[in-house]
Amino acid sequence: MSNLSKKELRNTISTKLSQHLEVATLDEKPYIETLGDRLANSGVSRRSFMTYCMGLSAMMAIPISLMPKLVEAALLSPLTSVVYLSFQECTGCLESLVNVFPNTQYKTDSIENILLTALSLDYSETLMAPSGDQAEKSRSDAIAKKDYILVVDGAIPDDTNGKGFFIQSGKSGLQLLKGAAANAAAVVSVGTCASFGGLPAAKGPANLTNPTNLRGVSPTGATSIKAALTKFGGIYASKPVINVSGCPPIAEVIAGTLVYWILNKKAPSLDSKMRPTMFYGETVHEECYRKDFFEEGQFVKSFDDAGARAGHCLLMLGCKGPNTHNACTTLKWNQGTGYPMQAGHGCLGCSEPDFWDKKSINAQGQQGVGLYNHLDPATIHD
Ligand code: FSX
Repeated sequence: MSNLSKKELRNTISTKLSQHLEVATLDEKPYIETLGDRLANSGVSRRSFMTYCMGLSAMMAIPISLMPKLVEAALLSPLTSVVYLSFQECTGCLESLVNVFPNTQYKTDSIENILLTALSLDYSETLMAPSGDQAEKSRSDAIAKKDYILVVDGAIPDDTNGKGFFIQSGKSGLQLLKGAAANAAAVVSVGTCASFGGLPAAKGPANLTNPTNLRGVSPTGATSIKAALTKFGGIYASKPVINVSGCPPIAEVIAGTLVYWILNKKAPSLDSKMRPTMFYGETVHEECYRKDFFEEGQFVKSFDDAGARAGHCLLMLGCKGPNTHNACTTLKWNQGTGYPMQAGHGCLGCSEPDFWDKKSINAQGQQGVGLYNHLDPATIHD
């Protein structure tokens, strides 16, 4: 039996408890995973990551002497948090992006994949497992932590007077965007819908009978994400916005834009339409393998004619390559396999504003009336 008085005993117990709590508190200090940890766990050596980043330096217009410092800083940084919202869209953009994730049907294992895995995707209603209240909580928790990248795909419908074209958990698209944009370090508009309005903002060809009689008007009054943020004003109007256009964008272009942010913690150089010049600085025509035929004036006049079989220029079939800024002919599609002109179809111009409504040229050299004119039956033979 102890000789300690009750008071001494209480004090001893209390001291021991507080010591124990101190140790426990130290042990429970939250572990913050860094990009370096994640890459190491994925079997990527420091050296190969550095080599990869050195290779990117020219494309990203980063002086090669700066790259080691950027890489070191990135390796020690916590994972970049991403909140991903989707509005009026077809999910083609996310489908394009997930094609570079590891363990998909493509089983690619490039460092871009690992970097994408290294993002902390804290909210994406399409990809996340939780739903309902749990999902709503994930979003509000991520937003409360601040400094995440807000990735948005899809255009935003007009909800003036409660028109209600987009409602989720009782909130309109505009309300959801405002809530998620407030604390974001930057907004990345993925896809032509988010960048410029895209298909949901299309007005339709003026010479086509439209059964809904909405010809010339976007039924939902859809706008780009930048236009919506500008309308909010204040801190929203000055948020850094990066447009990654394309319907859908090339997976490596989406990934490359996010990688640039991870390395630099700022937006890359942008063109007049707020697209990264490293991917949208040139037209697809400039690197097209059919360009020599364009310069020699040799054009395909109809699908499957002798010119088509010889690989001549597709301009007269409505190809919009000379006016379309994108990386299709340099990075290519489907893990570098090819691009539309290699498959015999002209460029639709999907990375440019209003591409659904923009005119093209048909086989007769006449100005067309938008996308539909590419498929003028007069140019198709059995
Ligand atoms: Fe639009 Fe994307 Fe075209 Fe679809 O999210 S750019 S319709 S590929 O899906 O938004």
